[in-house]
Amino acid sequence: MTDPFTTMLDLERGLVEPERKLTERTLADMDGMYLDPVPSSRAGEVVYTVSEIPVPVSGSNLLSSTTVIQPGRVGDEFHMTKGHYHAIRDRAEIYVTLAGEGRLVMGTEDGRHQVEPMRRGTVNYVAGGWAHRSVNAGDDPLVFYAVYVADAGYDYATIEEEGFPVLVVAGDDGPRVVPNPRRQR
Ligand code: S6P
Ligand code: ZN
Repeated sequence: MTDPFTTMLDLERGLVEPERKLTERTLADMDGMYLDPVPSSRAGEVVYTVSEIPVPVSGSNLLSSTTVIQPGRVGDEFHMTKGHYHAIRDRAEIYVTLAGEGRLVMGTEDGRHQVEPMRRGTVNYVAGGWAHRSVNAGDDPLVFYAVYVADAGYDYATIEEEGFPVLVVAGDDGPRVVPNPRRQR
């Protein structure tokens, strides 16, 4: 059995207290996920950080984490997370956005997709079976808090190979959702 505990969450910056292990993803970690290659001069740039509040991994506990995606682009594509399916496919998840402006891109293995808004106060429900990637489409950090079944796990490989059906790119009138040319078969 797990004992109850409390964490303080900085709603502007997504920092948790007590501090937890911080995972940093740089543009080098994202190479191959954007249409354009990542310029070597930008390889060390941190795109996002994830801070997870640990609990024992089981189907009856809830893991949660904050993610902070820095603003920026590679080519026309906005900074984003790698994106994943849950290793246990049916595990659902909730995203609560705390700051910034973004899009939550989701896709299924049979090729369906859905894009939902992310901004302060949105509560996105990521249903089981949907891969998910968050995209910072604004000029400030995108900060969100995620809660998910603790044994969900990660399957990154499928997205690394195939990508999502759509991309979020900068257009003349703001962010646009366009088909991913790599997924046109
Ligand atoms: C975990 C949840 C988030 C992401 C985080 C980073 O199920 O969806 O905590 O892990 O936003 O994204 P990614 O795709 O690099 O794991
Ligand atoms: Zn997830």
